[in-house]
Amino acid sequence: MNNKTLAILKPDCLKRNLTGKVIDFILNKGFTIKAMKQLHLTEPEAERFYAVHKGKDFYDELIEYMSSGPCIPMVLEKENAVETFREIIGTTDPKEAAENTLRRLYAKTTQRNTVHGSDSDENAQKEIAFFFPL
Ligand code: IDP
Ligand code: MG
Repeated sequence: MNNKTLAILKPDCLKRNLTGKVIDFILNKGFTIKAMKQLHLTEPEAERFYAVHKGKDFYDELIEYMSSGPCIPMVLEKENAVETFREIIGTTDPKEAAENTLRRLYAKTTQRNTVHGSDSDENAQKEIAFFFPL
């Protein structure tokens, strides 16, 4: 399944009305949206999604932020989807992100960095199943 990845338009993206711009950017990069929905994660759901980060100093605030408002998870398809999508979103810290990446263009802080992208094919599969169980 190396042609699919899981993206999330995070709560700051929706709060700042950037949804249309971000989706347009993603489509212009050649990704196809295979599934998409809007939901509001509960804290336990956010904890489950980000379990790998439990214990890190930013974990509690990350959970609070990700459950602070609605988000939009989507399944994206393209050749080398995981790698290509990570390239177009840019580094975790938007200040370090390359020009014309989503985080560089739109994110304000490392925490509120506007968009999530899976970091491996294995995690993409797990994250897709988390939001879009068959
Ligand atoms: P990634 O989203 O670029 O893969 P991860 O290290 O997986 O980055 O971290 C998950 C999320 O946790 C980040 O997107 C960001 O929202 C938040 N985060 C990561 N590192 C920090 C930090 O040092 N301070 C505050 N928030 C952080
Ligand atoms: Mg990550």
